[in-house]
Amino acid sequence: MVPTTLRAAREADPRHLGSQAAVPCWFMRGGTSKGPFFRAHDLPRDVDARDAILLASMGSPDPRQIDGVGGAHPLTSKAGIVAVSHRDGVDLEFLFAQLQPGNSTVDTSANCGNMLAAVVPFAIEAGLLVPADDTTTARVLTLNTGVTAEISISTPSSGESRYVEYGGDTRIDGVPGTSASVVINFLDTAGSVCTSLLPTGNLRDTVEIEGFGSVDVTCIDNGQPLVIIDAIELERTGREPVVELETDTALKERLEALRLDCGKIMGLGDVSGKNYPKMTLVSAPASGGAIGTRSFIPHACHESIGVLAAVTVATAAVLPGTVAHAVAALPAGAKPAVSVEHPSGEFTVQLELDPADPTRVTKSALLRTARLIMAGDVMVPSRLWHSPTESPKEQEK
Ligand code: NQM
Repeated sequence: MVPTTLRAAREADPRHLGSQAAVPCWFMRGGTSKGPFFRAHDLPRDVDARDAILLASMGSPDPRQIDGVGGAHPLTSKAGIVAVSHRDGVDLEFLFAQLQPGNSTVDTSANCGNMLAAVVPFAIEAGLLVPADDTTTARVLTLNTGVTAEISISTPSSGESRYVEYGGDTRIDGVPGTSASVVINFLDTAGSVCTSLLPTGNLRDTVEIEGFGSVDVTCIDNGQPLVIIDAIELERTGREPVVELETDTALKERLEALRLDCGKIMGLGDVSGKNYPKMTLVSAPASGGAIGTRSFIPHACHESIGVLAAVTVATAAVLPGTVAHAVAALPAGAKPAVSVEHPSGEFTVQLELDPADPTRVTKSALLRTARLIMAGDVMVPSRLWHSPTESPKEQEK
């Protein structure tokens, strides 16, 4: 029989649809990022074969990603892969893939709290999770780093069935309009990629930048490995607009030299090909928040700030002795709501401190929003399905 639609053709034989193969895909916005989400069983198990499909889907390594769904910026060059978990106390497993416009790397070694915000809505849309109540809460394990988060979204009923409600009145800076909230409670973020919260063992280190002089930094990882620098030390205010920082090559060169050195002292080795540590300039707050930031991820300047980057900056801000603490204006109490200012507004992180040791953060919670933008198939070259055992159909068996 001759298949009449792409989907029917894919079901007949997922590997051969002329020169194209159809891979089921849900395109989601998660916080201030967006990208295609896949069910793990729709992709090859083999990592190289999987990565080839991710690269082709996004259109990388073309810098404009013109032949794929990527948005030609690191924040819109991300993908999510989700599976039902069989581990105790975990509902879903999320693998985050950072692709880059302009190169062929598929980095699955770091977290992305923004894409994480889309995981539970995606899982319901894609039939991996059944909503049971007006609020659905799921425990999501990020496979990249082993970080677990409890995530709650709104799932009202319409007659017999429940659906994901995307509409609501939560506003996050960096996204137009308002949406339903996605509540994320991170349970164990310290040392996500590094071996500990303070991977150098210090609250502050002094690092030499060749031809520039020495600079004080805080190297920290509470979900995202960051190097935090007081902007004044690099002769900037930390309040410059993103467009100005994007063209500030002198600053970018210094930041990269510092990043390569800090990668070594953080135990990350040669980070020249890695997208971490991210470089964060901090300053005294300018708009009533707790701390000002300009975040480099690690080369492009973020229009706002990453979720776990915000958690990590907020954590540094509450630790006396860090570079961040020195410029921060903090609210009092054991559950401080730390407002992290960024170029397009602010990001509030609700921290919980250990009453016995107020320098230990036990929990971090925050609000994001997410939205299903498109559901269908992403088309990739059929030659990318290497062998019959790697076809999606085979894996579903
Ligand atoms: O830090 C950007 C983003 C991120 C990552 C980046 C993120 C996080 O805004 O958890 O969300 O740091 O590359 O999506």
